[in-house]
Amino acid sequence: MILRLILGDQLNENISSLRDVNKLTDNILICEVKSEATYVKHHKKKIAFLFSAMRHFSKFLEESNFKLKYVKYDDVNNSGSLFGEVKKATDINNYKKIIVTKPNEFRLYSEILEWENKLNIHVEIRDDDRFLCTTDEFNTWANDRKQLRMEFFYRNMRRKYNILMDGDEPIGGQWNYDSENRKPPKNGLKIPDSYSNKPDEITKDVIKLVDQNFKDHFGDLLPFNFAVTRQQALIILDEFIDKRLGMFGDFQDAMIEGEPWMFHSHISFYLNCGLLTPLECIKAVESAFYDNRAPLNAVEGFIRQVLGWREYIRGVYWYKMPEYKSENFLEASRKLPEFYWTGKTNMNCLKQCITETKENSYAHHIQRLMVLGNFVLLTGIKPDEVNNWYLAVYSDAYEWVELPNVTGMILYADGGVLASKPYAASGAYINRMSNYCKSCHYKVSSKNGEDACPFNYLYWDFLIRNENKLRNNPRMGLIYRNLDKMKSEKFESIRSDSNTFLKRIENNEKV
Ligand code: FAD
Ligand code: DLZ
Ligand code: SF4
Repeated sequence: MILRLILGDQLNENISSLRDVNKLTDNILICEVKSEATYVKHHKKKIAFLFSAMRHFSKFLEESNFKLKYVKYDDVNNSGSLFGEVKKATDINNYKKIIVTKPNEFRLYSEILEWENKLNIHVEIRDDDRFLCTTDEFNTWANDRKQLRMEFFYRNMRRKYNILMDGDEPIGGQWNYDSENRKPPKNGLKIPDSYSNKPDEITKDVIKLVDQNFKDHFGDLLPFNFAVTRQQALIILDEFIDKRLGMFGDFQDAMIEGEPWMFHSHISFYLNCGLLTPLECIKAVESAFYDNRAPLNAVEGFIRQVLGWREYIRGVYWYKMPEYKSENFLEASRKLPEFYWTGKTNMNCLKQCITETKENSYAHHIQRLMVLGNFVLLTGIKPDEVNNWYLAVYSDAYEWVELPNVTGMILYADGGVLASKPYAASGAYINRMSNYCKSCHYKVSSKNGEDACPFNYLYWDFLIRNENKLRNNPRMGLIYRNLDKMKSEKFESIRSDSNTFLKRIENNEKV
């Protein structure tokens, strides 16, 4: 008799912890617990999504004749922690062992490693083979090189899974069509409607529960449109391929006011909690190319994200943890401005991205990277505070994927493990890739003074403040030579405008 624990982001019948299950004797345990729902103050919608998906998955398991114990958040005897619930279960039954698939966060993994001693029962932790690169494989690859560049990792993965390959060569002759993924938005782009899903009774119960128990958490609970079953998530994948994939490549980096979903796939929520698997998404999109339903720049662009970036990010996480969590290469020390929780700012790009995050618990990649991320990089916000925000607000956020994206990609806090240079940009980039600047209080064309776009002076001030850490980066040479040529009065205006601005955010004044 074995106890098999399934975590909230392991909702798949093929999860390794269920392999070799004996449906007659083994017990499966799934629990909604306070410790997981509050270790950061997750967005209300994220908790509702996960609890509803967990309940629907449990229903599916019960209908498939598994023996299941499901602990609801408001059960009177809920101990509030995974350990508490596992202990309760082992106090009642005489289990031979506990099986769990390796958690995707170091925090919980370290905790579970201690259970064997605490409970005096063997705890078998199995690899999470939903991922396409094992941690051992990644570590071997990483140990062999000085720089961990995604591009080379990605090529290996393409070869390994024979995706978009023509023999040993990439289809189309090029590995990467990134340069064809950067079209600015144009007027009259027709964005397909996003998925909507009327909550059923299970989801309605969960919405009520979250409303009652997580009042002080960030974000809007309603409208609630997430898929909560595998069947619904598969519909989202199909709809992406039918309606969005064709334009995904061209407009991957584009942002339009009032269009949070653009041509993205919106599958990260489902991939990360187990309702979808990466390989089935990759294969479905690859087939769309062979069936002439989507162009190569879109298909390769999508596959690069899932087979390349997603696996690479996960590899970096386990390769670098636990030290990675305390990295702060640029010694950033400012607090996260209050407006990241309210959206109350005159900077229209930030206002739009924060408001959409609050409404949807989603923002697409370039909003996370080049608007929200760019601002916290340029203003020197502490990595801990930024990580906490990103982990809390997005429904696809778990530390394995959030931390490298924040600490490595947006903050350059790892000193260049993940990105070869900081993703810093002035207002010109945001203006080129969005229409946010048209209705902004600030002028993107203005470089200094009260009405100037703050990104414009903050960009240079960031380079000046961090010169001793960044000047020797070979990819920053040209930028620093431009800075060297800058006239002294311009230099002074940048410093003075930036100091004023930074003081204002420190004092939580409206900017
Ligand atoms: P699409 O644009 O349609 O891309 C397809 C898929 O590719 C995504 O679903 C995702 O699984 C994968 N992908 C794309 N980029 C990345 C990446 N950089 N890292 C890992 N996977 C990627 N993604 C998360 O899943 N969880 C997070 O907590 C998260 N935090 C992020 C924080 C920052 C600062 C940044 C810059 C990116 C973050 N990302 C995160 C990556 C990316 O922004 C999201 O995966 C994407 O926006 C999800 O929307 P989508 O499914 O519509 O993606
Ligand atoms: C994110 C989350 C939340 C909000 N709640 C639960 C929960 O109540 N029970 C559970 O098993 N898992 C939950 N999760 C997902 C876990 O936090 C996740 O499994 C770990 O962070 C490891 O990735
Ligand atoms: Fe953002 Fe500057 Fe454009 Fe305003 S002007 S939307 S602050 S980039």
